[in-house]
Amino acid sequence: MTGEQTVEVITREGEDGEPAFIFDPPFVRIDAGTTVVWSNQDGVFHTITSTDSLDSRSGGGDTFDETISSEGDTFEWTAEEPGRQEYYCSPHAGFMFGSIDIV
Ligand SMILES: [Cu+2]
Repeated sequence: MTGEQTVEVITREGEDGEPAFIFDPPFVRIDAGTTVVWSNQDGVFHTITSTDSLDSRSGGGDTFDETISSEGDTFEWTAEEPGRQEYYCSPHAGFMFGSIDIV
C-alpha cells in the first residue's frame, strides 16, 4: 500500500476461523509520511496501542495508545520514520494486533 497519502485499517468481527475481532488489513506496508487511519466499524470497544514487539502485547503505548470505542470512531497516526511499528488492541490482546512496515 505504498504510494498512498492515507491508508485505512478497520476493526471488524472475524469470520470463518478468524479471531473474534481483527484489524483489517492486519499488516500494511506504507511510505514514511503516510497517515494510517484506524476506523471502528464494528461498534466494539478497541484500543490501538503501540508495542515494540508483538511478542509482548501488554504495556507499551509509547508511540500511541488510543481508544476507538464506538462505531465511526477513528484515530489517525502519521508514520514519520522508516521502520516497523507494531500495535495491538488492549482488551483483545490475545488475538487482535497488527503491524505497519514503513519504507
Ligand atoms: Cu479490540
